[in-house]
Amino acid sequence: MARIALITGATSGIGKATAEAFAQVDINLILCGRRQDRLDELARQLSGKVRTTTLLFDVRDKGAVQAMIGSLSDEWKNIDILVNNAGNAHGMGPLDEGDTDDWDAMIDGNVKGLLYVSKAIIPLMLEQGSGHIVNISSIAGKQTYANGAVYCASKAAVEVLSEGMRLELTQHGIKITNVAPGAVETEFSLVRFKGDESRAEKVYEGFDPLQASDIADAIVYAVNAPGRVTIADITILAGAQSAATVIHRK
Ligand code: NDP
Ligand code: 8X3
Repeated sequence: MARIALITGATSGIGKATAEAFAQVDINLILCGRRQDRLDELARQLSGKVRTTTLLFDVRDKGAVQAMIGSLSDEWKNIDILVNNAGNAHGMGPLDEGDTDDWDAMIDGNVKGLLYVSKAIIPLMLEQGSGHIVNISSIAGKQTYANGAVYCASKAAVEVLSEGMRLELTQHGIKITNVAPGAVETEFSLVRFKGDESRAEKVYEGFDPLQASDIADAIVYAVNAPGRVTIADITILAGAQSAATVIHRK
């Protein structure tokens, strides 16, 4: 029987590319995000290949997370794969000048949001005695950089949560894969710089950045590995990147 995946942050970037890649390998999709028009468009685009449904919620809103995942009909409840992808950086600057609303958005979204969604889905996987959770961390969770400490801390938390989940859930047949991408050209920098296009474009200037589909390919590899294999951690850097802040630009 075809598997079912729930993907958070499916409206853009890595989440959207993962949905497209999963559709190619016949995985049915629960597409989640905060922009219904984009969810509808993606569902329409993929519906010729696989079954799709959409859920509109903000991962920071624990009531909404529980209510929306709880509202899934029986045909969608047997979730085989959860991709905890929703997240963003908000702002970039020194801690003493930091905007506390930006900090809340990053900690609440990237960390607590991932926890709320996981808490809603782990019981369903435990009941099945199987499942696969893919957490999208970042190279920023492994290497801290100046002016990004809160985002880095939120992604370091994802790294630790992946470890904790693996320790708790492996015995129940649930695999955990932690994916740490480097510089991927998505809407990430546009969000980080609050819509400033020229600042966002500069992030990807002078080198060939990762594309969202590169990350999606690795996620497909992880979820398609045989039962005897757990892909625990994947770090993917751009070809011109040797560390979080070291990119060789032309
Ligand atoms: P995008 O900005 O393109 O996509 C972010 C996605 O997350 C959108 O679909 C957005 O959907 C969703 N999202 C953000 N906040 C919330 C929220 N509070 N509730 C629900 N959904 C939310 O960026 P990316 O695709 O690059 O980012 C995806 C993940 O990859 C993030 O966790 C990011 O930290 C991580 N990452 C990105 C890297 C990069 O260089 N781009 C590198 C390493 C990791 P909507 O607005 O519709 O809710
Ligand atoms: C996004 C990658 O290095 O800009 O997580 O923080 S980085």
